[in-house]
Amino acid sequence: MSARDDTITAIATARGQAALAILRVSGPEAIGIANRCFRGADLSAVDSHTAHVGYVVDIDGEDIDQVVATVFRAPRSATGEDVVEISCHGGDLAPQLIQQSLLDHGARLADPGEFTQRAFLNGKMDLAQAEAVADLIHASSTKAHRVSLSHLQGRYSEQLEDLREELLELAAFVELELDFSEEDVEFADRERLEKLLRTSENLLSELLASYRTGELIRDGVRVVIGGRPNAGKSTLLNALVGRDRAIVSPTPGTTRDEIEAEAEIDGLRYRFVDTAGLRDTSDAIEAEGVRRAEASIAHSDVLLYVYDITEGLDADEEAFLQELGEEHPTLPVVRIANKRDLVDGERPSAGLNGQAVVISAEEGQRDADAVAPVVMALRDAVADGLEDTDASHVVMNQRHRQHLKEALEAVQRARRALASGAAGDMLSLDLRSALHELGAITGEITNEDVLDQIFSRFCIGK
Ligand SMILES: Nc1nc2c(ncn2[C@@H]2O[C@H](COP(=O)(O)OP(=O)(O)OP(=O)(O)O)[C@@H](O)[C@H]2O)c(=O)[nH]1
Ligand SMILES: [Mg+2]
Repeated sequence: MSARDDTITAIATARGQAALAILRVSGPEAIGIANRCFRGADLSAVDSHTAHVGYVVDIDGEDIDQVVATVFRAPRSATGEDVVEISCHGGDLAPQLIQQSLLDHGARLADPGEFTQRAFLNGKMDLAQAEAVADLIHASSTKAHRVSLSHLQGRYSEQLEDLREELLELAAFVELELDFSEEDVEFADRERLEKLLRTSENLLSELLASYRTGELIRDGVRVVIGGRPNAGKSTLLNALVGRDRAIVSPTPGTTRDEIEAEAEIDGLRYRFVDTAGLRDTSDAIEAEGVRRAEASIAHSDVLLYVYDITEGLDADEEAFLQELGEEHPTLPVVRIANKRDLVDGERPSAGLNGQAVVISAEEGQRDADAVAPVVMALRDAVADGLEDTDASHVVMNQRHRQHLKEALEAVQRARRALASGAAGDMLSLDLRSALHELGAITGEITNEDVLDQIFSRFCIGK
């Protein structure tokens, strides 16, 4: 990434017709460059945090648009540098022309994420917070938004920082002992050390365990709807997403291509995938559909296995589900006995054993309450306990997960070393390694390649 002593600019808002758009300029020359493009107050003379109505002009002095220019002087700005924010009219032209004028007057087009990177480098936020900015922008459900915001506010980093400080203190004591090894003294209280390592281990394990939840929050829950032809899978999809997404017909083998539809339920994004009914078939196209359905099931977060309650599950289906359970032991499977309306009054056939959720998908198309038990079962299967999860404890970032894993292993090694009375230098090594991993998450310890990789995921203007 380029040097930080130049001045960057970019359009910060999305393209297209809109009432307003915003451009940002950041760097040592931000105010000077903006002022040269601005007809109105002398921006170089105004106070920080003041807004000024005026016109942006092009390099020939022609008016481009009426704007509001807000001046933020370093270090009290988003990036920690001098910043001018220009609000102009939206649409395709005004923001582009203003950007061109800023470039003509000496600014450089910002790289993706460069504003946030400068904020990080100037100590306005740590690395985990900077990453949360990207997560917040990409958040596609209420929960994902909440977790990113909490990380952005720094509560997630704080707990890692607290842990790091405690480990640092202990490492220092252990190392002090090493310096005085001739004298055989103990500066580090072994009991406290053991206790701290245990708490660290718990916190790290807890954070790591939350990654699965974090992934579901970040990417949404992929729910595959599978079962025999005509079981009512497409009807169920339509009922769950509240619209006629998939074709429903009494002809078995209607659905062939996978059909996806999304819905947000209790703050989580669910991606429902309707598949071709599973059966042996001589029709080549349908057979391909069946092959895809089986592959899709293997890659789902939850399987809703739908069958017709009047027919029950046959031996083949039981065998299929049995095998699936063996191959994918962690995949939650919810059995759905559909078409309850056909057996109303009668007791559901034996064989259900209370294992299945009994519904009528057809009723569900008219009244969402009729499929509420499916939603409940889904929540039990994947989102159990999500409500109580403290957003600041949820790890959504794969990079963090890797460092947390390494940190946990180092802490575990340190505990074992302590228990076996190993030499202090071993202990010190493990503690240092845990510290290194924790520091990499928040960015105390980092290198340019990692930073470039992280910030290049951002969009330009962020
Ligand atoms: N009585 C009743 N009929 C239903 C119910 N759900 C679906 N059906 C009917 O069952 C037939 C098959 O429904 P679909 O949703 O197309 O079944 P599918 O499992 O997607 O079938 P394929 O795409 O062929 O695999 C249609 O005629 C639906 O109207 C229900 O709850 N009660
Ligand atoms: Mg179908």
